[in-house]
Amino acid sequence: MKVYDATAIRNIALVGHTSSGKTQLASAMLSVSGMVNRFGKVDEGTTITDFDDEEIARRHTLGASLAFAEWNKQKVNIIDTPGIGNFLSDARAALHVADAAVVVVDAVSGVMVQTEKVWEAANELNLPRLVALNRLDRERANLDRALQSLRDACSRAVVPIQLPIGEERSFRGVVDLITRKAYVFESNESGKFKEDAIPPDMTGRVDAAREALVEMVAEADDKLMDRFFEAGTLSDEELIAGLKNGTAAAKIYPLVCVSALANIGVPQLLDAIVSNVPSPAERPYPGLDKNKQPVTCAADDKKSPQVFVWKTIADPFAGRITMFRVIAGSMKSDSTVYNKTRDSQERLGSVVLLQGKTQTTMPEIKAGDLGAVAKLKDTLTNDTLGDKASNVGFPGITFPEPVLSYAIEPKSRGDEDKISTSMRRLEEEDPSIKYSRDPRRRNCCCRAKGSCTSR
Ligand SMILES: Nc1nc2c(ncn2[C@@H]2O[C@H](COP(=O)(O)OP(=O)(O)OP(=O)(O)O)[C@@H](O)[C@H]2O)c(=O)[nH]1
Ligand SMILES: [Mg+2]
Repeated sequence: MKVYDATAIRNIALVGHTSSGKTQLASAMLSVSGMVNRFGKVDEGTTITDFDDEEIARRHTLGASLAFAEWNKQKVNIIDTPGIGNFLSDARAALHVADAAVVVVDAVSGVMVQTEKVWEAANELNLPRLVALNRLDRERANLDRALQSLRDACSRAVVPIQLPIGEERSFRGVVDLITRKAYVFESNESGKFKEDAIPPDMTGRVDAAREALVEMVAEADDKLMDRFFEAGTLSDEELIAGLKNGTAAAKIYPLVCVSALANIGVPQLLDAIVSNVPSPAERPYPGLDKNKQPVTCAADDKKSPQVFVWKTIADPFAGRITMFRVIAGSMKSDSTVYNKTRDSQERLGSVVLLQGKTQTTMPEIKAGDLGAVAKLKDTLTNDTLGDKASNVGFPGITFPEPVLSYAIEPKSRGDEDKISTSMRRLEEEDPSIKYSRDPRRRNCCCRAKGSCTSR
């Protein structure tokens, strides 16, 4: 596996309401890019990113997981996140280390509660966004209705860069509004397509949608607005560059049309990501100097390391797995790194890339990339690793405060330590869980024997 430079990386988080099809979409992206031989399905428990037994049994993502697709010589890092409200803290964590969100929206139901929540979380980070309008093959799927709900609830700058060909069950491809090319897919879930003429009954709608796109792009940039008034339109080059800049500045949110299950439109989604999402080299990571003033940190792999830990997994076999983004410098296997948050030195074993649960050991992981390392002794989520001398810090992920509390009582005193160890692990994995011991309840575990005198 190649060590990628920041210029050839795109980091995206798939976020959205539960069952909008994020995991199925990740699976289709891995399939069309040739990263897997078999097109995994959520309903068959065979996707790369839902690998946990509970996730497979429940058919829901319960924790963020990482995968990558190589596409046009670029490495697209994909973080699949949970859409269920209780686990949304992992979506927030993923947005923190992504350079763009791909907001997945069900074309039947449109914007839902968690869509608005992830949109708001992306707003807080001023994060670029693409919208993947998914499940267009379903009955009552409708672009116009879903788009209206996005414009009402999220932003009026959500703008289609494609139109769907065919509706509901006959959804079979997309028209690219920039190139005016039609792509029609085979109906066998292979993700294979051929270029075709725009269906004659669509030309009027394509013209109108292209004009709306041109206007939206012009609106996002004063110079382009002047050009637009002069010429009455934008050239293809201006449109392409303006769309990229407007997306990177989070002023325009391009919408693409897909069916993750029928594997339609996914290569064009990957194209849109590679073309419009800024690489880490183009999007310096936001940090804070010693006076807590905003600064940015360039993804320069020649500099000393700056690494942010966004997630910790307590794996029953591998132990603690620390997932990180290399902001500057690089993380090298079999080296040591300083934990600035905890003032301790960490020894690194193998640094790995993750394709779901499959690990690939790398000699190093460079600035801009996402990776993981097992068995660090002190490091937890939100820690910064790297250069002791640097005054730059990175704002932590804000996790929601707990809203429910439960008491746990061990059946026997011998279980106390086991419960405590397991709860600490859960707390490490999900910082929105808080565990504490109530001192008034000490020694009460003998209640089962009826001999308690301590309360
Ligand atoms: N018809 C149709 N079904 C789809 C499509 N995409 C996903 N599904 C189905 O929708 C259900 C949910 O898909 P998931 O990919 O698990 O959705 P998710 O957004 O990851 O859900 P959470 O993990 O709970 O947030 C599954 O039964 C999928 O097979 C699609 O394009 N068309
Ligand atoms: Mg999922």
